[in-house]
Amino acid sequence: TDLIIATNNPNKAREFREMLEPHGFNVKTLADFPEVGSINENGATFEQNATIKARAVVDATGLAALADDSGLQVAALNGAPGVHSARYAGDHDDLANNQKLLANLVGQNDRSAIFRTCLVLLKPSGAKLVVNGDIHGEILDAPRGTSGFGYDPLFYVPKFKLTMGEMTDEQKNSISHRGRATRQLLAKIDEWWNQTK
Ligand code: ITT
Repeated sequence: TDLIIATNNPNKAREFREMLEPHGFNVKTLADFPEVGSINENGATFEQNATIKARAVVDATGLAALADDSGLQVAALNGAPGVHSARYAGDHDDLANNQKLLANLVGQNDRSAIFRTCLVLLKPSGAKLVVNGDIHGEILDAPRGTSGFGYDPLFYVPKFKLTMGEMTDEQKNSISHRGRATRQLLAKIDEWWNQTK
């Protein structure tokens, strides 16, 4: 089954392929649907932004679509960067985002943070399935590791004694916000698909 994911982020797409293809889904992304054009993610919550992205694909293609909106919420920064995680430092530049995060946390003892993902699956009928996932961690004061993307090299998971940037994709997917949300989705998708228009 083809599953369109309303994302331009190749790292998210890779993680979804790793998690969904073993379950028989063939992942497509916005790269396969240029007619969707640019999407104005101006919502105030992860769910609103995921819905905006899924809606843009549904409207342009007439097909069901899944969207992932995710981000990092840092306690000492009152939940920032939150929905602004991708463009925290202006452009979508992971390195600049990480530098800004470190600068804003200089001298902070409370390093606790949460990665969150909201997944929205939307049908042309308007039927909508929403699942969420999160993981607690700590923001280090220097990056470690080169795997993953975004804030992964700064996000330390005490249980593994590794940052997400030091994990294999398999390890990351087994505990990450996106992994948890995806397993929720897999648990619900068949029944929801069959019971909605
Ligand atoms: P799409 O909207 O096209 O899917 P995006 O990267 O703009 O791609 P978001 O708006 O959801 O996606 O922004 C999420 C940002 O949060 C992302 O760019 C990273 O900076 C960060 N982020 C999300 N998930 C992450 C993860 O698993 N590891 C590290 N950083 C992550």
